[in-house]
Amino acid sequence: KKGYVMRKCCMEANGKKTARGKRSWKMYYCTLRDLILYLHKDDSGFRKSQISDSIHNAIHIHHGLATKATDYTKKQHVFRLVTADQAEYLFQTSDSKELDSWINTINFV
Ligand code: I3P
Repeated sequence: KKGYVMRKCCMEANGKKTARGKRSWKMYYCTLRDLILYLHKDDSGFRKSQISDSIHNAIHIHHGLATKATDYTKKQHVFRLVTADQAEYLFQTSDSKELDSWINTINFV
């Protein structure tokens, strides 16, 4: 699965709160491949020039969990992703169908 999403970092690995100044929403082109969620600037992300970017922004989803972020009311169609190493992210999708689709794809991959 792939597509544009907005991402906010909430917790780093080990459940440490993300530092101030690093918690803003950013748009990424997101690709789920081989249990890794790659976040690129755009859909040319797997080309050679952006490989380092691709490794830097990769989220390992094995033993992670995606759930609707019903407690986050500032934006619509948001899900929370908690990874095995206790990092936490919010992702905003374009509509409720995309929201379900991302959650199901991440959880049942
Ligand atoms: C963050 C930015 C986010 C905001 C976050 C801020 O500042 O304004 O939009 O989250 O609030 O820290 P910065 O750009 O300096 O990282 P919301 O959109 O959810 O309010 P937070 O500190 O409550 O996470």
